[in-house]
Amino acid sequence: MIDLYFFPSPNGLKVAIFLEEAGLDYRVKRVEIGRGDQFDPEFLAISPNNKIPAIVDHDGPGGQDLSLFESGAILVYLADKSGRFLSDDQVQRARTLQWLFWQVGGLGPMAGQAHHFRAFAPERVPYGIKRYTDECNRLYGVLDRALAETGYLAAEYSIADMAAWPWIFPHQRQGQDLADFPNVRRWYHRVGGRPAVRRALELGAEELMDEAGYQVLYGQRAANLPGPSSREKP
Ligand SMILES: N[C@@H](CCC(=O)N[C@@H](CS)C(=O)NCC(=O)O)C(=O)O
Repeated sequence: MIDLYFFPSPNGLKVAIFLEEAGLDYRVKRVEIGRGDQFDPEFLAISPNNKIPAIVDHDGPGGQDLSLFESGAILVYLADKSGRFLSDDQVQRARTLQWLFWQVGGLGPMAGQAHHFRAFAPERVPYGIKRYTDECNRLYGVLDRALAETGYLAAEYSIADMAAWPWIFPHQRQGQDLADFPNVRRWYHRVGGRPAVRRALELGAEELMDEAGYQVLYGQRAANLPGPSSREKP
C-alpha cells in the first residue's frame, strides 16, 4: 500500500496519474496546503521541503517503509518498482529522464511563476508577467517541436508525459493558447482522454484558496519556517 500525500495541483496530479495508470494500491492523504498542513511535523518528516506530492510506500525495498518527496524522484521510483512507463532500454530511459528533468526544472517552475504573476501577485508587476509568460511560451514551443517528431515525449507514453501534462492542463491561466501549438494540442487531448488521467482528475479540481491560504503559501522564508520537531505552523 502506498500513501499519496496529495493536493489537487499539477505536481500532485503527476503522481496520481502514475498510480492510476499502473493500478498500484494507494490511498490519498490530503494535505491542505492553504491551511498549512504541509508544516505539520508528521508531514515534514516525510517531505522536509514542505511541499506535496510525497509518498510512503509501505512495501518498499526489503519490505521496509520508504518515504519520498519531489515528484520526479517519486515517478522514477514508482516506474522502477512497477516496471512501467520507464523503458529498460538505455536510450529510451535517458530520453524519458531528459524530458522529465526538463519538466521538473523548467516547465513547472516557469509556468508556476507565470500563473503567480498573472493571477496572485498582490501588486501588478508587468515585468514579471511578461518575463514568465514569454518563457512559458518558449517552453510550449520546445514541447511543440518535440511532439512533432513523436506522439509522446519519449516515443512511448511514459513518466515524462505524466509529468508535463498536468502543467499544460491549466494553459489558459499561464497565458498560453493551444491553437498556437498544434502538436501540443493533439498530445494534450490524447493524454487527457486516457481513463487513468480522468480518474486522477476526479481526485479534485484545484480549488481557489482564500486570502489566508495564499498568505500561507507566499512569503515563506527560512527564518519563519518550522522544522520537523516544531509543532507551530507559520
Ligand atoms: N519540485 C517540487 C514542487 C512541489 C510543489 O511546488 N508543490 C506545491 C503544490 S503544487 C506545494 O506543495 N506548495 C506548498 C508550499 O509551498 O508551502 C516537486 O516537483 O514535487
